[in-house]
Amino acid sequence: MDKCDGCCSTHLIDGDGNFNVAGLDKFMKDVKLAECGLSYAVVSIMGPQSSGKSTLLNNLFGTNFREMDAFKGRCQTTKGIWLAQCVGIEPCTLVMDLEGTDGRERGEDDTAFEKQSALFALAVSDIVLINMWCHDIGREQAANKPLLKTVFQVMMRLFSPRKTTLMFVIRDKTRTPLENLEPVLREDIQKIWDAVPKPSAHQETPLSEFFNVKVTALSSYEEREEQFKEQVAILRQRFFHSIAPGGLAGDRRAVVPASGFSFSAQEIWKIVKENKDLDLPAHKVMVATVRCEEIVNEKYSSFIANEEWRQLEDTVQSRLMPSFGRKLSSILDVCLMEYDAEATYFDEGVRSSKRKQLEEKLLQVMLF
Ligand SMILES: Nc1nc2c(ncn2[C@@H]2O[C@H](COP(=O)(O)OP(=O)(O)O)[C@@H](O)[C@H]2O)c(=O)[nH]1
Ligand SMILES: [Mg+2]
Repeated sequence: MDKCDGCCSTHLIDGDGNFNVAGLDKFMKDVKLAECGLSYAVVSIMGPQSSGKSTLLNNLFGTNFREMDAFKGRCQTTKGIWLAQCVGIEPCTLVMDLEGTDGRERGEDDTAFEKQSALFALAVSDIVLINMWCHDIGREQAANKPLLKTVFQVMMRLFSPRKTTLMFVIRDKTRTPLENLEPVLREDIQKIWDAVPKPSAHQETPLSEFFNVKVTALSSYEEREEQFKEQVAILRQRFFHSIAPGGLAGDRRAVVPASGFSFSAQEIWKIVKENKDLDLPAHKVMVATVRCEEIVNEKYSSFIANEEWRQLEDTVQSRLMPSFGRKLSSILDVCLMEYDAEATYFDEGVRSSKRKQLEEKLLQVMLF
């Protein structure tokens, strides 16, 4: 865990594909993620190696992702996937920096890792930034075309689309106004979408069903730093309250409650690494089951340890107590209320069946 300048971050998945469970759990505590309920957003960035991704994130979100040293030449800086909390953005917004998608240092299993991290990012993120060079727009051999193809293919493997926002960030914008660039880019995107093989259920599904496409452009950080910073400050505004209706991620679906984020991300990475397809609705139910069970166990143990209940149990053993029933039901209510508060955002069916289990377990110790 790196903690610098008020920004929490962790190396979530290393270059060998190991998931950093301890790091994520500590990160969750540091940013108090579990308390967020559904009020949090996840952003990630993809794009060619050394295209200024980390530089953009750091300027946009006040993070500390490692950037390539401009004076040392091009070398891969971000092995695997890094996770950080955006500084000063409400509600809590997490951002993932992905290893470059044409990493020359990876060699053979390049595309495997690339596809896996893309699938992971798509499954976990509400907003995906696609970083691209301005001069690649309309080019047949553009660097980001294979990436986009991967993103679209991979999205087909999520059983139910999340309606992710794909924000194309055009870097090193030239004099050509965005109004002229955007239609060309959108046409490119549409062509790639049309050419992607789709399962029969999605043959006719329009791109807009899966993705919310946005386009923005920035001046060169190297050549026009001041302009770049002004534009980034404006872009940053769009990440405030991104999950509110009409916000950047306003249409997102299938959000995992924040307290289940760590477990959910681990499971998703496991499935992705085994190259299996991801059934997001089933995944949500599974996460809810595990988390609600954990909450049941926590509440049950703290009930057993509860002083008030212990005293009550002792008293009732020795003599008859007229208010016993009332006291009992009030302790029970408190315990169930605490359960409700923590389980509130999880799948309703799971939540209420686990609640029943908790109630039964409690009544059993109380009455016998
Ligand atoms: N031309 C240009 N270079 C940039 C820009 N932003 C960053 N760079 C440089 O590109 C190199 C790679 O930056 P980095 O953020 O580490 O790229 P990443 O590999 O995509 O994360 C560094 O030398 C940066 O100074 C930009 O907007 N335009
Ligand atoms: Mg980087």
